[in-house]
Amino acid sequence: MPKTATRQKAETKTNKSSTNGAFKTASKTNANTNGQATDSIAPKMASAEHKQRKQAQKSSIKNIKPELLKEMLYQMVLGRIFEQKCAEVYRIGKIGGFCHLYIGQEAVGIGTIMALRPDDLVITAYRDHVQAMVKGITPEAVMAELYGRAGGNVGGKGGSMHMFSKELGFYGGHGIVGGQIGVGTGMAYAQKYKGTDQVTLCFFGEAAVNQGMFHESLNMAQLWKLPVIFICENNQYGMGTSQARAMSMSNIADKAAAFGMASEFVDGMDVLAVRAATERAIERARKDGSPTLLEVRCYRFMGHSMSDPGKYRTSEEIKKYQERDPIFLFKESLKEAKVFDEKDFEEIEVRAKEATQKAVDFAEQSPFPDEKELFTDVLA
Ligand SMILES: Cc1ncc(C[n+]2csc(CCOP(=O)(O)OP(=O)(O)O)c2C)c(N)n1
Ligand SMILES: [Mg+2]
Repeated sequence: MPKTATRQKAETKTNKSSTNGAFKTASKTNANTNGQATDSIAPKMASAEHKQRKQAQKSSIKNIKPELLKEMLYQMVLGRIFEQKCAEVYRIGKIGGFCHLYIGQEAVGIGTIMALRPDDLVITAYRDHVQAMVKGITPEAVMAELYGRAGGNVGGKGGSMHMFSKELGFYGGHGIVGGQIGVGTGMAYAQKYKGTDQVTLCFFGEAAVNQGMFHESLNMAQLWKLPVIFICENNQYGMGTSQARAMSMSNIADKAAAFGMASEFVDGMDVLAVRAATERAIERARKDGSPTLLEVRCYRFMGHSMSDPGKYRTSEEIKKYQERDPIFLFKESLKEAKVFDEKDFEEIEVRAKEATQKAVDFAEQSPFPDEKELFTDVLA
């Protein structure tokens, strides 16, 4: 496939916008085109929330082993550095097709998946690179997949949106918004049917909640008592549409009441809060075989995908959430709790940079899939 044929129109102009420049704040304020407030947290509140979360993290840290804390931070930093590299190589044409980055949302994938047992199952949407790595797919296999190379985890035929590994219990990587909610519910049904005690984590964005699939699946999961945890990553936008413009009731966790399902609202900037809520849900699923809906409020620092001109939110809004950066928060808490110091952070960053570079080198050297691969794994 010619590399440029399916590339999004990402280069030059659009990528200079505020939403596509991680950690950079645009000098010019983008117009809020819908004329509505796109969120409800004032800057003062953002900093108050940051302080409050730091206090909470510092007390939870005492009850968690330092090796686990270090691994959590490493996975978050790896996710961030790996995806910054994805954006860089995408812009120079090394990656084709769609590419949705997870930058800003790392605490959600790491806090949830790292609470699982290795034999538990995960299914997600298209913003899937980091979650795939946390579930055990190597950075090399993820990067090679992004490059469309034979060394990718699905042989280079899936690309950014379709990371998958049956062996590691990672069932995609799905591009149809909300489609994976039904499949994830079915996966949990299969575990119940087989009598295992495996749990399924099913991720989706808040825009998928408006679809019938969400309501039908939650109804069945509660009715049949399925061991599934529905994780709504509420980053507050579905492409360029704010949640306020698309949803009549903004508190997604409350929607569980319609099905008699347990639910929790979690701050997605706090990896330890996410982990604690997930542990409670896992216990419910494993012991009682019953489902939970977690609404994890987060924010994506980048555009919806690499082609997003980002005209629908202001640079002030992005900056405000960047001040609550989940990695920065976790590092500050670990430092103030005297668990790690700058030297430890540097070592983690060096390791993450090396792993990312190794992944890029592997992808660059991996061949394109053989032409005969066009006819393998084709079901239609
Ligand atoms: C059924 C369906 N409708 C529309 C689309 C186009 N689309 C792709 S991503 C997206 C927004 C989804 O937003 P959300 O679920 O909040 O996830 P996020 O991108 O914020 O992670 C839309 C509408 C699609 N892929 N599938
Ligand atoms: Mg969203």
